[in-house]
Amino acid sequence: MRTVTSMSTYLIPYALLTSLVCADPHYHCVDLTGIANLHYQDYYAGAENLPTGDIDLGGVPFCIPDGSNGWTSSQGSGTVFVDIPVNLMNIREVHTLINTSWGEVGPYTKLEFYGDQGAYYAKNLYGNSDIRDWLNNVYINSINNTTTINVWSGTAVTSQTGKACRIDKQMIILPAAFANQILTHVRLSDWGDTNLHRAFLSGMTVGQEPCIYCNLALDDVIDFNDFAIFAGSWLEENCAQPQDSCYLADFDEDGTVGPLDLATLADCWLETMPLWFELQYHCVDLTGIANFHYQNNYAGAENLPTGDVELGGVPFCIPEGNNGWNSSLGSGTFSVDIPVNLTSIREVHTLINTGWGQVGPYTKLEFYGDQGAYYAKDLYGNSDIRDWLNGGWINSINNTTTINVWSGTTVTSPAGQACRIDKQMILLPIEFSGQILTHVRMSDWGGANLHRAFLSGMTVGQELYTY
Ligand SMILES: [Ca+2]
Ligand SMILES: [Ca+2]
Ligand SMILES: [Ca+2]
Ligand SMILES: [Ca+2]
Repeated sequence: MRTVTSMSTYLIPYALLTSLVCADPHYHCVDLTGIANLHYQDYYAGAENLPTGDIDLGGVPFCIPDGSNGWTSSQGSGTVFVDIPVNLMNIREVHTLINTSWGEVGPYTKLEFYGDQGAYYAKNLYGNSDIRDWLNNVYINSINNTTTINVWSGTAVTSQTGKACRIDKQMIILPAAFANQILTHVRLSDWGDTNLHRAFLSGMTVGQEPCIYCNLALDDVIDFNDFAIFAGSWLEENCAQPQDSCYLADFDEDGTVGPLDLATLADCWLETMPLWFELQYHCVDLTGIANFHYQNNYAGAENLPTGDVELGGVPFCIPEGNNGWNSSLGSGTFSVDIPVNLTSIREVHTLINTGWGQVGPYTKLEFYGDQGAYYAKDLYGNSDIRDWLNGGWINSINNTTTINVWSGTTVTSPAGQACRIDKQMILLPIEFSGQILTHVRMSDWGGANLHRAFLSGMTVGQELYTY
């Protein structure tokens, strides 16, 4: 008779041979049936072909229930919101399926994320960048194709002049503060109106750090102690509920503990594991790429200290001499590659303002991992970045991911003004876990008397696990 143990020891080497790099997020589909108020397939022209059940959309698994399966904010006038329960720890990415009825550039729609120990993150969803409406006709029809991509199209219908409904997917990355906390719920709010803008949600999936869920014996490594617990649930069924004894070993959440779960455990074999997580900051040395000396370049800037300076709660290092990079180098696109060469970078903090300035975007940051990880972020004027002096051009920031961290001395020319430095926080996707962030590319395609961004500091936050 073949015992559970011999079956398992036979499968482990095979799974190890076929295992991949352990960098894939562990996805959990969020069940929307408790908050659903519409049935997507009946609601939109040409939507009846949207499958139910488990479905891959844009490389992320979603679950589409039968019956009511989405939530629309189109419920009269005023602000409408819904709280979507999640209750999972160490969530790093949230993937949502959101489009609008009607639609404005806005923002008229917001997502808020709540940790059980006070972690909080908010993201406004801008029309024509983060979200757009459900049909390619009037209203808003563009997405940024980076954090928001199209993942599904319905059947073209004659009542909409041959057009079809569509579903777009947003990826929202959460700050490191959520690593040690339970994401209790996500709040979706909308303050548009009928014939103006109303967002609807048709799916949500959250991505957890790789391998953490495999640490069944809670210590600093995935090893035989975890395997022993896993083997105790081998081939068990009815594992779907948290009270089921085999629930934690059912890594792929298909209700049984089988070979796919074992392959997942093998993928994580001998990975060292966090019991506690914190960020370790590293200041990036800009002297190799610097082309200006901030203190000499801007009115009232001479008081900016050099050396180690804390700005907005993040340590920066300001070198003597040339200490920043300015893209105002003539006409056309200018880029600089800023070497980083550190592994498992989770947050990147930049000090960027502009000379002149447009809503844009005219400035972009790109992030490169040594094993193919890539992330791009457009910097929008009046949200992510603004110019260096209050007065003309662009003077607003979102005060969430971008905050003001320093002001210079008030000067008489321009009268009563002082230069300023703002800090951006850019969060990197799970894919960067375990990869080396080789460099960050900053590009600007503005021009003189239009928009030119300059960088005066960069610090990266690295995943640091303690036991
Ligand atoms: Ca449209
Ligand atoms: Ca363990
Ligand atoms: Ca399973
Ligand atoms: Ca200004």
